Amino acid sequence: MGIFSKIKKAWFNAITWNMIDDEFYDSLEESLILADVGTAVAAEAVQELRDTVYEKRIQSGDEVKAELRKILARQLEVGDTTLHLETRPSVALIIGVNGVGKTTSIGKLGHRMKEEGKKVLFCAGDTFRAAAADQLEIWADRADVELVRQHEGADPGAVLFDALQAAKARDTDVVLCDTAGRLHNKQNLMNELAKLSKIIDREAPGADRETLLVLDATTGQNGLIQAKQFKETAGLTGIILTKLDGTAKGGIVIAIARELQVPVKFVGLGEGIDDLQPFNAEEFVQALI
Ligand SMILES: Nc1nc2c(ncn2[C@@H]2O[C@H](COP(=O)(O)OP(=O)(O)O)[C@@H](O)[C@H]2O)c(=O)[nH]1
Ligand SMILES: [Mg+2]
Repeated sequence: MGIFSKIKKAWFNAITWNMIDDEFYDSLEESLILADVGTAVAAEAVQELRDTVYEKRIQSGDEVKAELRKILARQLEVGDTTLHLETRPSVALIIGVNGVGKTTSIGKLGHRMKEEGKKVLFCAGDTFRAAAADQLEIWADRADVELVRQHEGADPGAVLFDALQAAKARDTDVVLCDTAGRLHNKQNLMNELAKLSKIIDREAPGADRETLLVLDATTGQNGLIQAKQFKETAGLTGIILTKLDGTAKGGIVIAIARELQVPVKFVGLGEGIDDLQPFNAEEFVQALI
């Protein structure tokens, strides 16, 4: 069982792979759309598959599947899927709307990095509600990493400033910074992220940085609209796609790569501390088809 075994695979169940005719291609396109790859990708992938099957005179269902996997995997090649956080300290801003799994993903990511031998510090940049910092504190305890927080309503920039000072003083490898998801409009969001960015420029010049957008896979194509707005304002370096365990629509991964041209770097596959996995395109399409 691979790491994607938790993804529900309702799609493609209805397809028989041994009759490669028009009906087959139609139901394949339909299944791809149901899986949330988006209509454009579905149409293109099926057309490409038709051409390949014709050119290579492919007849067996297994070969057809293999070609489809290759076609979909190519859609996912939009950049490096690894994190670049080599400087000490380095900083990752975790952004996204409420409830998508930012705080949980920071907990899981901190745990992973700690296991890799890194010294990690969480920055409670979501100061909107006291509960947000409390939740991050629970994750900090679980992952056994440090936490910098302030009072409810504090300026997130001030919390990040503190976190960076602490990181420099304590020789921390990575600062993972939580942010609020409840920013009422785009302008607010832009201002806030720009401010955080400026603080990093000033307090940790030359530090490696990641800006990771957390997206909930179950929100499907709606999430994609959100993601485009974040991309415009925040300059994303990667995506963390959560709740893939709860959806039959794993194809959203392909839609994201295609529409945003930003790599999915991690996927969330549950609520436990170990339920965050690095994304691997080949394994992913293997699991889906
Ligand atoms: N099933 C599942 N639930 C998740 C995953 N990631 C987060 N959650 C849940 O989603 C809810 C919101 O998560 P939270 O981290 O508080 O979201 P935030 O508002 O973006 O910080 C919580 O109940 C989490 O346990 C995931 O990968 N799979
Ligand atoms: Mg949160």
